[in-house]
Amino acid sequence: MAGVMQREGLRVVVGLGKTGLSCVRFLRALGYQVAVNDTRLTPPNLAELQAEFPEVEVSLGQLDEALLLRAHEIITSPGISINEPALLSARINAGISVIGDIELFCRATDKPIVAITGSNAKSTVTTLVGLMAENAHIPVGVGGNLGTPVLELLNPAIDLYILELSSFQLETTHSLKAAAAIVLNVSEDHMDRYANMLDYHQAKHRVYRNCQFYVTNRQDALTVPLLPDSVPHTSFGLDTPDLKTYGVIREAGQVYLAKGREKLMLASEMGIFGEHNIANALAALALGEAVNLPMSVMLQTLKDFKGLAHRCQLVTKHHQVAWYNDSKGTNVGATLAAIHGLGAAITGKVILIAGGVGKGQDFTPLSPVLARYGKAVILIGEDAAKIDAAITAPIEKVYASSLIDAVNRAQALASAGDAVLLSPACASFDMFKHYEDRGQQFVSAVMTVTG
Ligand code: UMA
Ligand code: ADP
Repeated sequence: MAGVMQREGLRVVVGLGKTGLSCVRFLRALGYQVAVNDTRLTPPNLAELQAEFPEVEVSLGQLDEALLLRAHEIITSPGISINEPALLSARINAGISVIGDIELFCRATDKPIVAITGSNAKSTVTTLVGLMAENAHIPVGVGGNLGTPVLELLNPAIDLYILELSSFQLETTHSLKAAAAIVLNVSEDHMDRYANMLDYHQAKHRVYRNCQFYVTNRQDALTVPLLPDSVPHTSFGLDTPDLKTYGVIREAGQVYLAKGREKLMLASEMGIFGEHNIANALAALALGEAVNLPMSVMLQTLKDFKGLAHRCQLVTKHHQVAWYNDSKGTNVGATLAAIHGLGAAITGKVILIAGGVGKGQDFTPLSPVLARYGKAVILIGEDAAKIDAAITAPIEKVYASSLIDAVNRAQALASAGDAVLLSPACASFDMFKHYEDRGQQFVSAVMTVTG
């Protein structure tokens, strides 16, 4: 830090995951005095932190109220609730500003930002818009909840940022003025962190604050902001679009992506499948147009993009049974979309593997869709019995003790034309490191069992 001036006031960074480390690096480079607090005794990145910044005070094992109260500003990580008692005390009683990495980012750049949130499809749409910009040869930074902490993207050479933002990140953001903002959809998630759906909804809708343009989902009223009509906007949906909005035209047995009356391309030409991905493609087109990306480049990107790993990804076809990895289906809304998308596309039935940490969700919406498309549900993990109780559909329900056991049971139940779908509707932490680990273990189990 030699040569960097020392700025006034201690910054306390809470959490030493990816976000926390990126915040320390950013703040130290600007010359701030920084301390770190993590509730874990051995948080990730501790060795890196101590090697790079031996001068940074570190407090571990619990939220350190005394340290927090010494802060001029507190920068929390998304994995920590700002309603933890020690943070509430700092925020409400002591009036200390509590922000997150997205706020630091917004204060540090005036380049246009496309801000993407929603309960599902954030990563798919963020990646699509990022690729569209890249294919249009625009220097672009793509990240946020998607994986790369936003502060690691900051670079004066970049002309456009495409950010996936979670409700947790939005809660601690005040200065976002997105060039284009979207809430893709709102369905129940993270009920272990929110008092109710209203709280969750309000956090998501912070993405629209002071935006220059916004996009809503016509088929999800919870995505519509309370903004004056004078703020430019458009919408997307799987219905026929009005002038200047995005939608679908169905003609002579064909499905077209469309803007107003203009047919843009056949849905079947897209590299990703299912009705939910048509909606995702339309959302990406609307956002891309808002930041002036050329339509021809955007449409070519939709043809080339084959989807992200762990999102309704075909693992293999064996004896006419297709195996799909949708490990990123971590809430009921995602799993419903996956069953609909797959169920409508196959000749047989869906065998669903679901379960894990349910985050306080209501699983009953799974029942009607399973009654329509399902053959069996194989239950795993902590909340298996809760899912069992919620599904009244007349389909077979089987408990499995491990993922390999689930795959073996699915194999025994499947016949030609069926699809086996891992889409757990739950978080993975009871049995796996994270959703990628769950997806990888599923792929290995499927390859072993199908030989
Ligand atoms: N934790 C503690 N004590 C602490 C701090 C964190 O126990 O003091 C725990 C958290 O409860 C959590 C874990 O550590 O289980 C990680 O939390 P973190 O805030 O340190 O996470 P990061 O490694 O910084 O990653 C975060 C996002 N993680 C979360 O929101 C939980 C990543 O999104 C994101 O990619 C990354 O910042 C870069 O922006 C992941 C995620 O699961 C993919 N997001 C949730 C989702 O998509 O549903 C919101
Ligand atoms: P997120 O980043 O919001 O979790 P992803 O793009 O990673 O979103 O997709 C997560 C899961 O959500 C997918 O595995 C799929 O099951 C489901 N999904 C994708 N698109 C949609 C959609 N438009 N509506 C509901 N669920 C969706």
